[in-house]
Amino acid sequence: MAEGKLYLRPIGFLYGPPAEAAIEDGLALPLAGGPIAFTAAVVIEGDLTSSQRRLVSVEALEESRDADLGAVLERVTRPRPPFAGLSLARPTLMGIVNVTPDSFSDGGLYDETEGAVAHAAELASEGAEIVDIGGESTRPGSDAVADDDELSRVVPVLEELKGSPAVISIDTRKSTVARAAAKAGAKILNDVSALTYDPACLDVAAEEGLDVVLMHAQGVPKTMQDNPTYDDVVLEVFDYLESRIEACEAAGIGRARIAADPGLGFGKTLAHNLALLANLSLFHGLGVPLLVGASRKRFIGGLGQNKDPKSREPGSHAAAIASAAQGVQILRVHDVAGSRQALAVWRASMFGIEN
Ligand code: 9MG
Repeated sequence: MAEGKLYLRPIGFLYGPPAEAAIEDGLALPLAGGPIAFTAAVVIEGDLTSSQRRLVSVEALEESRDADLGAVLERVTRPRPPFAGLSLARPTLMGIVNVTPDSFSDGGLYDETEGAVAHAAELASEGAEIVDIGGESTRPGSDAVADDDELSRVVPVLEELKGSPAVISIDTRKSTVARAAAKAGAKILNDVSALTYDPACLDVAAEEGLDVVLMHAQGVPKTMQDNPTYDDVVLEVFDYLESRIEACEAAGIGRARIAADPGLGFGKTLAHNLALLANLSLFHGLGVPLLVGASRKRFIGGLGQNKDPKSREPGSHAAAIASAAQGVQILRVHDVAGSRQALAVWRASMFGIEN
């Protein structure tokens, strides 16, 4: 066996009754303790520049006496505790509300408090269990926004959303905004810099009891798409997220309060995004719930030749299904009603369940 770190990418998925039967017979294992089972895995051993891959059945995995493999397998299969009070038993939708004048998809339509509040309420009524409120655009090429501007955009919206049936998430990289958002009722801190842009976010999340979404990004929004480069994008993103989970734990944010996100479109080429999408199941080895945001991103437009973000919904739904099919628990989307319908049809077809 080659020396190096071990990664495990579950494959050969089963859904519904066949999954239950295969688990019962020892032919499959549950993915993150959920309703999807996997029958085999690609075991990757090595580092970012050189790795060996082999296909191993679940039976062989379970028979292995390799302690490292056993540890990864345990992280991949163990049930996840609720995140921000949500069970995550079914794919959970995080609806996007951009309170920014230059939002890439809302075209500034919802940049007023009232519009944002109404939009958040609409997304919740359509089935978003989480609503993500952001006052700084992080689309490629964007400039950072001053703390005061971001605060003045999001705090009035958060105040109005107190009592919302959805869990409120604040999309920010700034500790001042995260603190104010927590005081105004936010329960999740969604940080596209994984709490590195403003390291004080670590203490704020710990002190305010915020659950956190740690997203991978290479570079900052202004320049991140200039020339993103990786030796092995999948393993590098995995290692980064693992190190950020450790940093959170060291700061007093327990693993049960963390979700991880590979950050599609953030310092990634089309090939990088597709490699991540195809390998999402490997990220269950982080031992935390996964969140994926593909909605209306440029790579979807690139594949489908759609320049207008709003015309990227069919591709966004396909990416959401591809993610859910690999056990991703939370999907960050613009079109909640459409995503819900697409996922319901996928679930009904694959699991034989109607809700
Ligand atoms: C704020 N934001 C924009 N895209 C995102 C993505 O893919 N994931 C997360 N967590 N946040 C995002």
